[in-house]
Amino acid sequence: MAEVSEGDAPVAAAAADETAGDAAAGGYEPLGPEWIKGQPTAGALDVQEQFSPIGKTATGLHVGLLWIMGLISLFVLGLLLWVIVRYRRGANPTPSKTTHNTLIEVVWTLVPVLILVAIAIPSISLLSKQYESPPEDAITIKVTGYQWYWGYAYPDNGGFEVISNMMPEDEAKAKGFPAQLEVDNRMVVPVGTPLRIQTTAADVIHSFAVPSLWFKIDAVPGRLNERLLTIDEPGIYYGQCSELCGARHGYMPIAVEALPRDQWEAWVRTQPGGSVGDAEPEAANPAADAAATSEAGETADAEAAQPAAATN
Ligand SMILES: [Cu+2]
Repeated sequence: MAEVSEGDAPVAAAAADETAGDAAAGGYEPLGPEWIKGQPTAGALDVQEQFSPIGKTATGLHVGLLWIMGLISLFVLGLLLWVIVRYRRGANPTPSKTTHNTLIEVVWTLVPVLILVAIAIPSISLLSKQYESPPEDAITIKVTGYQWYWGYAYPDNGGFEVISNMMPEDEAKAKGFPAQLEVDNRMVVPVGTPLRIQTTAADVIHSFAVPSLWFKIDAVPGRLNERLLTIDEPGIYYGQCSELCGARHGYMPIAVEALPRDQWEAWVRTQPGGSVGDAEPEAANPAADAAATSEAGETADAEAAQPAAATN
């Protein structure tokens, strides 16, 4: 988990974190524009490059289906052209009176059935994978849609909430980020770790969607939706609210920043009340633990996260 295979910025920042020790505000640097991985590109035709396991599976199926559809279309087009040319009146003045051919009828029934079955197997398995529940030790992030910004709460890590607004256009351009996609405070998450993303809304229906992570789930007032998300690589992934939610619907972008686990923990410690469990403040103070978890409502997950966190 949390391996960095490319670039050296997270490694450098992680090293800085270690030297900074337990300093509450040390060790975290927001990723720069060189880390942008998921964003739309001008003139692109296909889905965005995928950075989650489910996204890679889904893109594979999508490309496979395109090939199957393309080949079938070409085959049918070829048959049509052949019939038009070979059996036109000029070339074939006395048409055949054949009405049945058992062999060909069996073939043109069986072959399409086999093709559909072959498509159904990966298709249904992808469908069920998209509804897979997060494992018990997943890190919970509660996403709340507001008119018109996002809130990201971390109930397993002290219950703080990050309020995320679109970065003003000139500031984003000056810093090298895409205008109207960059935000002031990103949703920072650990890479390679199962995340339990829960969505809800405070006012009207919003939708939390990040195309390059194959992730989209509605945020509905009074309801809590949940989906598993795992991100493969550190980087910045952009998305947008995808349910028309009012005047500034187009101006509530989503920026997900995935970091190696130790850097993510350093970020958590910079947040008000943020904890990752390795310092055992909760075990040392059961009253605070009870207060924190009753607020968060995720006791089991906070406990489950501790053994993993204690290894560093
Ligand atoms: Cu919205």
